[in-house]
Amino acid sequence: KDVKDYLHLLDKPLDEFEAPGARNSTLGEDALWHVLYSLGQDNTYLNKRKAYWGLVLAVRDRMLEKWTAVQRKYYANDDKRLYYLSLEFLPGKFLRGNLLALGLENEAHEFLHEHDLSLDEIVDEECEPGLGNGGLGRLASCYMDSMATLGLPAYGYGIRYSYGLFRQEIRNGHQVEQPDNWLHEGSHWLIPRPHNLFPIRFYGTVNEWLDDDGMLRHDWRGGDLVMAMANDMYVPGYRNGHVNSIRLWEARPHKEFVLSSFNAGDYIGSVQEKISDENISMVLYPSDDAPEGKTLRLKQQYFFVAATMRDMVRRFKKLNKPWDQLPEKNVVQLNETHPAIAIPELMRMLLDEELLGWEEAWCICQKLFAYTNHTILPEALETWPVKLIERLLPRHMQIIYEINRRFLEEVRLHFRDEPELPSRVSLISAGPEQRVRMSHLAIVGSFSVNGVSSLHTQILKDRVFHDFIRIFPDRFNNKTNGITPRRWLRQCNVPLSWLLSEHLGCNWITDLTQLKKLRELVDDVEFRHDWEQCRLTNKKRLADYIEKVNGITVNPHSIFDVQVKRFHEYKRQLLNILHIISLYNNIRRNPDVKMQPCTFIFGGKAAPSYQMAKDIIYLINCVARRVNSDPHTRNFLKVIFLANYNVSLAQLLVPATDVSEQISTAGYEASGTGNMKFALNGALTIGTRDGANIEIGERVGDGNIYLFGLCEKEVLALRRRGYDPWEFYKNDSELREVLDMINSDQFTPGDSTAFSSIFNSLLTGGDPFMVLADYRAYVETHKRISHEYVDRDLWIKKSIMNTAGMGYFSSDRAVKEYIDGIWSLEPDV
Ligand code: C3B
Repeated sequence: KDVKDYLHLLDKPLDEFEAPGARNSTLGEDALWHVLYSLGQDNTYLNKRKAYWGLVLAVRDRMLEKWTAVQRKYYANDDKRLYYLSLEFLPGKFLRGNLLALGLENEAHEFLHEHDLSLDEIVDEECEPGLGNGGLGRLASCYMDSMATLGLPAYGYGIRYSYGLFRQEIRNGHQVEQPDNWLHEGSHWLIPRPHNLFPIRFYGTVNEWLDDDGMLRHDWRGGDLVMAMANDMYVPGYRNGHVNSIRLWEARPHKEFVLSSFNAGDYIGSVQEKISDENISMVLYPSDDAPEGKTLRLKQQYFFVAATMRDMVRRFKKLNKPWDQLPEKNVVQLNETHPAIAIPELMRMLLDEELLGWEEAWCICQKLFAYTNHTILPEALETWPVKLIERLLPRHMQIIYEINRRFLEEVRLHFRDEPELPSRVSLISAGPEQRVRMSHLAIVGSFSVNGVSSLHTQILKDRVFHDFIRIFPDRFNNKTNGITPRRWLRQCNVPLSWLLSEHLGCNWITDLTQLKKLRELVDDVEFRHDWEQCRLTNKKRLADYIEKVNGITVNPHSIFDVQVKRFHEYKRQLLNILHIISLYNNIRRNPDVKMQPCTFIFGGKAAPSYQMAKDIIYLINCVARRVNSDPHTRNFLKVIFLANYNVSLAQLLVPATDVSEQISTAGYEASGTGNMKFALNGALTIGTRDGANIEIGERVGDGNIYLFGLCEKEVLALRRRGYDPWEFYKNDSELREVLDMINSDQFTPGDSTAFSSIFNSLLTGGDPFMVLADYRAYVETHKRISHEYVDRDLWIKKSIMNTAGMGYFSSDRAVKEYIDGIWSLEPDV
């Protein structure tokens, strides 16, 4: 059917929401106007590019009208505001989502149709902003969507990187990184605001002086100044007339040229300074939870935090209220410790610029900040050398010392018989190189600390931050992650959305718990048939993409088994590929085997400096090459690596997946959010009892998820007992065969050492992520899956039960929990 004919069935009708500033021109008329007057191009005929940019500007006009109205309302109502600080946002492409939210899809279709174009081809013109690495950045974007949809007075704050996360190419099986110059054509989704400009200081010295009351005061001066310039990105709520913004700071030189060196003839030297100032916002660090500890990264953190605190204080000052009302009118959520330097920065502003006393300033900070932890990997918990902070931010180091001194004094007072406690909770670690523990700073300076799934929060309380639980028993809480149903169902899975709206009405889009009504439909044969057809449509679309991009034909009736996420040893893509190799061996041994054909799909990037992760990518590609070209197996087994996994690719994969691989070593994945996207779209999960998998299992029902392997307690116990991977190697002949193949030239003819790093890590290296310990359970679970998939009725029922149980995992629910439990905000619609 034609999209235009059924859109009205899918979504809330337009007249149900007020549109401030209703216009008397159509979207198409405005797009044409912009092609001529904003782009300076002939609008008597349109190509894809012109149509795309014209539409962007016309959509933007409508968002701006709503945004300014909403900002006025915030001031008029004296609303409390949320500042969501995140070094990463991963919004994905904008056009489709913005049209959907604003109720402009139909108008866009009509306009494009008149010009013999379609939305699908127009969307190809759009470049995806890769301003994040993975889960953390995507979560921030889901939350921004929900905040706008719930009508919250909320602002996202981050950095406008010139280069986003690298573009991944696969050459001869290896990952090759290419720069992501996402702004090469500019982006009209971003509005530069050259007047929102703040100087940000680095280095310099601290002077002391006495104020009129004889109080010792500090003044940070000198050093280098860099300008932070605002760029705003708009986030429309779903059909509620509400538009919020994300302010992304861009570094600009403080001075255009150094005139003296310019005049002295050193032209290049004078431009040099300009270049190094702009470097701060040049590129996103490409590492997912393993900080590199480089000065530039700390500069990025301070740069965006300092500009953001300035902006918050600027707005607050307009209200003419006393300082103690700052936390009544604002709340700052820190997404991981990346923005934790905001705490000493606000202290500095209050003490040195506003001349408040320490107690007063500290009281304000502790009521203002809240911190979300997203990982317990020890190597991911940020620390910065004291020496580095002392040099780059000398005043902040003094303030951190003073926060620590006062904090430890309290600890000593309350825990007299625990002389070890102060050094364990200190903000500064001892040792040859003293370092500031950013998580300790964030905990001490916040009124709330939350984890992102039940298990994760429990681990924070029991292990990672155990000491702090006793010091601040009321500070810790859980907020299980969520995903936005607008992008991760309505937008990415139109066939299923239509089926849902037809049977449930369209309220599920803003109230995902409605999906539970699907349980009444599982026994309806016709409904199950339609469900299966939707899935098949999506699988064919993915098969076409794979054919086009990888040149490999896959059978849309095969099981689509997908693992897409960052490459990391704890996420255990290795376990997946080991199983595939054993499957391959079995098929070759039994050429007449009756088995459901399988297509295993991988995607994801490895941090450029993470050699092991890159070796695993290479292994997968080498196995794929061998398996896909083997005439004995290729009707049963295909292995696909999709290059450059990003939000757009996820939107294609998620609705086409039968089996979702969520197989991290138990205790390591804080939550996961990919797991939620797949299950919401009717995939069945094969997963460990880790992160949010456990909660997904509780909601979709034991019979509708394949949980396997060691649980977190068992992982700890086995490690304590002494884990020996050789035992598994010796006792499991199938596993041994697979490992020996990796340790030979089977997949890299002529080179038998290509994967010795992997082999060694799994055996002599002690297999830190217990791949071998979970191998047998994983393989047996896959056998069950393959068996049950063939029973189509059973499988489709399970698929429906997955979607039906996933209502809880909406980011609307998660954001509401933040509102009630942490932010104390009023929705404003
Ligand atoms: C991720 C975690 O690895 C995921 O388990 C979690 O679902 C998401 O955050 C969102 O909470 N994470 C990340 O992407 N980058 C980090 N630096 C730390 C955690």
